[in-house]
Amino acid sequence: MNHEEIRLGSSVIKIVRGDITRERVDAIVNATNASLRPGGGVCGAIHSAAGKALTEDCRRVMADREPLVPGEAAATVAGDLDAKYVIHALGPVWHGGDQGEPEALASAYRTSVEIADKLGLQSIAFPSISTGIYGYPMMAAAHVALRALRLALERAHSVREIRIVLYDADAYEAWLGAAR
Ligand code: AR6
Repeated sequence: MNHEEIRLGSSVIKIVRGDITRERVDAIVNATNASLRPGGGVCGAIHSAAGKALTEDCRRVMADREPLVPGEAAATVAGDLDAKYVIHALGPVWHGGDQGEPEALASAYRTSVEIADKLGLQSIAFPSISTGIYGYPMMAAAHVALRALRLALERAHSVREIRIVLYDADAYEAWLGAAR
C-alpha cells in the first residue's frame, strides 16, 4: 500500500509521500518562521513555487501583527500553487521536549485546521511541521500531530480531508508507524 488512511466518520487523514508544492487542495500548510519570511526547507520550496504574490501577502499580513509565537498560524493567498490559501503555521524548536514543545506542535496543527474551517475549506495538506530545521524527533511529532488532527477534525464543520505529505522515505515510514 502506498498510503495510509485513518477514517473518522465522513472525514479522513491520509498519509502520503510526495512534494507538498505539487498538492491540489484547498489549503497548503507551510512550516513557517515567526515573521513569515521565505526561509529554507519546505518553507523555501513553498515560497519559490508560489511566487511573488505569496511573499508579498506574507509581508502585508506581518505589517498588521506581532511575530507569530510557536503554535500560531496565519493564512495568505496561495500565489501560483494549486490551492486557495497557504496557512503558515509556526512549530516549536525542539529543546528536549519539556519546554512546551508538544503543546505548541499540537496547537500549530489544531489552529491550522480551525483557520481552514473558518474559511469554509474542505481539504488541507500538511508537511511534517518542526521535524526539519527545528529538530523535533519525527516519530514523536507524528504522534502529537495525529492526535491533534483527530480532535480538530471531530470539531470541524467544513474540513473533511487532511493529507500529510512526507518528502522523504524515513519521514513517511515514521508517520505510517505512528498512524498504525
Ligand atoms: N514537501 C513536503 N515536505 C517537505 C518538502 C516538500 N517540498 N521539503 C522539505 N520537507 P523544515 P521546520 C520536509 O525544516 O522544521 C524554514 O526555514 C522536511 O523533510 O522545512 O518546521 C522556516 O522558514 C521536514 O521533514 O521545517 C523556519 O525557519 C519537514 O518538511 C524553519 O525552516 C519540515 O522541515 C522551520 O523548520
